[in-house]
Amino acid sequence: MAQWDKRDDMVVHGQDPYNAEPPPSALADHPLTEADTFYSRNHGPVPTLHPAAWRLHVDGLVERVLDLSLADLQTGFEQRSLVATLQCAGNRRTGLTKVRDIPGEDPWGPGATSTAQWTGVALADVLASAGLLADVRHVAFAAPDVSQLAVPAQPYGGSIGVAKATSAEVLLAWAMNGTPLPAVHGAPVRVVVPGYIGARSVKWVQRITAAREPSENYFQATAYRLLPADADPTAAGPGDGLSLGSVALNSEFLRPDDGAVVPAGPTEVTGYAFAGDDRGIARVDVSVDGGSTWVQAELDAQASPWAWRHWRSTLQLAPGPVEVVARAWDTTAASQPESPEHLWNPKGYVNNSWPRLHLTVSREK
Ligand SMILES: Nc1nc2c(c(=O)[nH]1)N[C@H]1C(S)=C(S)[C@@H](COP(=O)(O)O)O[C@H]1N2
Ligand SMILES: [Mo]
Repeated sequence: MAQWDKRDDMVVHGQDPYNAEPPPSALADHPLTEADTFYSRNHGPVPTLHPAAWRLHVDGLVERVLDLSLADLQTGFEQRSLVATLQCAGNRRTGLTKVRDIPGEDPWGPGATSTAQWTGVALADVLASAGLLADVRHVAFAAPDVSQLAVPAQPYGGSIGVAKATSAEVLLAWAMNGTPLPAVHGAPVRVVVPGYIGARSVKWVQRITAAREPSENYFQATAYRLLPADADPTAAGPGDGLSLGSVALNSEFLRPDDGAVVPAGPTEVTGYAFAGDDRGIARVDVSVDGGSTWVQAELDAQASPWAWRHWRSTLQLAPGPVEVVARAWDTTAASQPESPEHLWNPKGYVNNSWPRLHLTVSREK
């Protein structure tokens, strides 16, 4: 077993902070991702928090400040489970680094996304118990893991708007796929913000603060913002660029592996598609001629409104090299941009251009 009980074939971008993604094929076939396969994104050392000593403080613009133990959370509120996909804003960054170098950011491939069933309580219920005051606009989360990558070094945090925070889907979760959260995924309790970039799903959450303004934490105010292509990311400060929340429509191939040699005859290609927030996946198209003509892929069931959708298509491929491309459509009829060239940004977020799969079809069956 590799670091943090992950599978041996994880693509490890860094050991401390631990950053790793599964190979694409490991995400195929199963609507839920096992804990040993689930990508992990960290900005500091993984803290060890003892469940019995853990406390959740709820403060800020509330009628009653709360100080909850894990048992308080588990017995005082209705337990809820939902399936949700997490996706890092840096997912598929390698498609952007091919356009132009992105110094200082890890080369995440298409595996910075995974799906689990999360169990916990609705953040909305805890906020209702604290009683939000009328002028609350944002709800902030604070964790104890100190990131030396932040400027200045500081514990991880973030915030979401009050409408999302009081929706039924945002959880304070203590279990993943029916077992207690592993340390690397936020034990004993993490926030799960379905449909938002993974950065908002704050792990090891210890403090929730209702406020008028978004969190001033580095990872909310400065990082995870989409800067204009000509901006200097080392000079960017709080509030520069666009804050990332809802995940952009995206898709990728999962099988066969990029670069694979496949026999002539029918070849099944599979992948995932994901649309953030309350948008669903409506259609996925596949093309073997660079997008001149398309066939519609078959869609697997979507495990929940907050989950990715796997898809598959059987292609008749002629011998020789072929580039297969795909594009997803969401329930608002939006689709993916063709090329990463026009999406390039200095921190390498939101590459949602058409995925491309390179195969060599051999002559023998
Ligand atoms: N406390 C804390 N929460 C965090 C992070 C972190 O570094 N510290 N990383 C965030 C980012 S950018 C992502 S994509 C997700 C990854 O969650 P996972 O490691 O469970 O996959 O956690 C988010 N929550
Ligand atoms: Mo992320």
